[in-house]
Amino acid sequence: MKTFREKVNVLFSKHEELITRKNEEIEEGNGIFTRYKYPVLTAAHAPIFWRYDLDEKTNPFLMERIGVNATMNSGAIKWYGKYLLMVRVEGADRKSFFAVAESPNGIDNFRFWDYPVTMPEDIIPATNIYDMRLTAHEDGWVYGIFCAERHDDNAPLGDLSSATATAAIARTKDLIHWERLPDLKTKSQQRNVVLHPEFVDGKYALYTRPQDGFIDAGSGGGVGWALVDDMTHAEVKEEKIIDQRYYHTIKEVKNGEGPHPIKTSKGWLHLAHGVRGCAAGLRYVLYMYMTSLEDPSRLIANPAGAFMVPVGEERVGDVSNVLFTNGWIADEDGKVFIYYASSDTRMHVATSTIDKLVDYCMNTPADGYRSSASVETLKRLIEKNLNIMKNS
Ligand code: M1P
Repeated sequence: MKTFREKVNVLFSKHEELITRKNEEIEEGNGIFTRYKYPVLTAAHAPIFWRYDLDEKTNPFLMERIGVNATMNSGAIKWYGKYLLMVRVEGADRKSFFAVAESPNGIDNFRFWDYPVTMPEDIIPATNIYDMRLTAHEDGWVYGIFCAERHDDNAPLGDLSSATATAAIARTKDLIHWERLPDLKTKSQQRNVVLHPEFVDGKYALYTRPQDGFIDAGSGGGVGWALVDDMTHAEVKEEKIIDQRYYHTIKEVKNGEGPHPIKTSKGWLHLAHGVRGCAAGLRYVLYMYMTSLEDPSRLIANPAGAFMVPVGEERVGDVSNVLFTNGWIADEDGKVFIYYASSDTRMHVATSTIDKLVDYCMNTPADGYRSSASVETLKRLIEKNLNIMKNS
């Protein structure tokens, strides 16, 4: 029979084996991005010393005391040469919190920092916080914008499910000490709010997602855009929709900006999620678009359909049929690390390059919004290719 100390050692060595496992590219792809064999983070990546009381006197059976349910929707930033994820860790108690996981190469060996983030509260404390977008703004601060969820106290008595979503704002210089700023003031509820990294007309620019209810986008028409004078008292006075929802598309029910866009010589590259309804419930996929360098709110490329959809084990989890992204990192050599969560359960990485993603956005045909338009688009490519094939 193993001693307590031996059992602890087994826990640590198995955990270490998981964390240090080398990730592998999955060869067959679509030429746009490369997926990897293993998720970069799962609940099992949470440190042993977060989950177990390692004192034999108080935990003689060496049982898990604090369960971790999921590691999902993570912001991302390159920080002193390391690839950092601001992970949404969901505990067994259903509360989410933020914790930083760091990797030397962006594709494996992600290890959590010892402590989760201590996020100060706004005046009205939130019940749950999640889905942080990180922006290293040209004003010198790193901002984290995330969803603060509170019970909707206007709900009828006994309704314990109705909630409100508000964009919460905090900033830091070291990713450890956070200054909480007042929540974003807007007319509607908001989730998926993202700070653009540069000033626009001398103002802070926000991508928003106005929504009528906690779940329903309702009259909120899509990804919005708002200019804000001061992030320490941020208020959306005017909001325009820059990336609309459309009937019978992958973003019919709702959509939301992912991480902040990447600046390229051809325009701002955007990654987002789109949601549609089907018999199995809501289906979340990722899509891309581009906006102009002169006016980041003006759409210049709008490829049809999904950029990435859940496949294999990604399709199953706490909320199945979901891909969600709120983090990516562009290296100086043009390599892009796309961090995405599957089914509200685990984190993955896919890699591509800025050149490929721009090419994808610029040269994937736009949606014609009708089957007949899709057929005409397809016929044009077939005709071109048949000519090439005939002449080769
Ligand atoms: O469960 C899927 C996603 O649902 C919500 O997405 P949206 O903001 O578009 O409504 C969020 O709760 C998100 O965290 C979650 O992954």
